Amino acid sequence: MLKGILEGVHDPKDAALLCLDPCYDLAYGSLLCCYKQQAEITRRESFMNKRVFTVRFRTQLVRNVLMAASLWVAFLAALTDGQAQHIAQARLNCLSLRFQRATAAGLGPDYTLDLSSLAPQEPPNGEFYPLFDPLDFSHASNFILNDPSMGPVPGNLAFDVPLLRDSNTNQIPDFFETNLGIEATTTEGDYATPVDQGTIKATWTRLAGSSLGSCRFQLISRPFGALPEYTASFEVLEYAGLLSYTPSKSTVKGILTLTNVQNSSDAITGPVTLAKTLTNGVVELLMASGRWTNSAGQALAHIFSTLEPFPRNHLNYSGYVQFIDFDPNTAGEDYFDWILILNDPNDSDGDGIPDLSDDPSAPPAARLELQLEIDRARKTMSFKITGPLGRTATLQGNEYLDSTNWMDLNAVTFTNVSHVLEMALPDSPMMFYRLRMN
Ligand SMILES: [Ca+2]
Ligand SMILES: [Ca+2]
Ligand SMILES: [Ca+2]
Repeated sequence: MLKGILEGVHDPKDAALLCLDPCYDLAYGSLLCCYKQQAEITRRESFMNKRVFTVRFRTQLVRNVLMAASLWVAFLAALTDGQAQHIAQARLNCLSLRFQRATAAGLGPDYTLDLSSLAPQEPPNGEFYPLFDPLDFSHASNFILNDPSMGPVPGNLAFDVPLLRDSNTNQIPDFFETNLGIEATTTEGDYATPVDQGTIKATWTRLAGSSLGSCRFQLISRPFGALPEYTASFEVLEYAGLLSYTPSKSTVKGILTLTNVQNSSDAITGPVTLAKTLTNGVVELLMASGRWTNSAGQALAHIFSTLEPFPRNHLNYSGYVQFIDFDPNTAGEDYFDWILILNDPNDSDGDGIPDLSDDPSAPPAARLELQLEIDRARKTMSFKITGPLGRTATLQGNEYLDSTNWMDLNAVTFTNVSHVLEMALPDSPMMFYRLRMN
């Protein structure tokens, strides 16, 4: 938690103010103070005081929210018999798509095409699965083309899913995020059957908020030319929920509860074990293999590679999960590949590292503090800056509080907990100073 200290104002004509700056992310921190030479009221000062009051008011609001959050955490702790349960957000996205039966426009219901990742004798499961080969198309499947004049024609196909767009920069292709839509996008691929081979053009669309999209695709046979255009609905499989966990120095244990974002009766729950390892000074999480359960009570065994940690990006952790067989209702093993994303807003010691991978037994990092002292006899001012070891803070100044162009005055890397920066009093009648954590 950030802390501001106001002291060291020796001349009653001087006024100094120090408070939290709500414009900055609390995780990184910023403190604000003001030096004012004369307590003369001018129109500009009046404006400034209004702004400063607003800042102070918001600061109080932040404190109230933090206090309420602390009480809520205490309440949860009491409920859990002393075990300090933490809640992180969780999301599970399948890298396979589930295609429904495709039909050919204008040719009637007997002309169909089914995708399947299972053996040809099994009922098709609609899975369009990822290839993970940068030199190949992104997804592939087997298919059965049903043409009344020819009978069923088996084949295989591969074409790209539009994966490049990541508008929210969470490193998950927007295509798999059901809250984001997909504008019409055309991709290419190829196919082969026992009687011909050729290329494919596919056009994808999906509305934001829906897990169901549309894929129009056309097979262009090298010997026979363009075949009829098929249209199929495809489903993006996405689950969202919570990870309830107990922070630990070595191994974090928790319970994951997830629900299909489009079908609340489709849920998954199970235990999660995250082992912490230290790699190049950074704590990484390794998720153990285990077994979850779906709404029908069916076991979903999953494998986590012990060589693939869950990397952290600010508050997010993401990693691959591979199920032995995610859909027990189909005849064979399928829908293996998923991405699990954990978002942990808990940061008890305020060092920017969520409790999920932080060490709860480590001493808390030094809080960010800023003290201003003014020595009118020497015409100097000194800032005593306290902060977490290893972090860097930059002192910035500006005559106008609402400026977007603050001047860097000095930077401090906390080799010690506290540092003092001394400088001459400013020429201008009023200056604002702020401290930013880098
Ligand atoms: Ca994204
Ligand atoms: Ca299956
Ligand atoms: Ca932390």
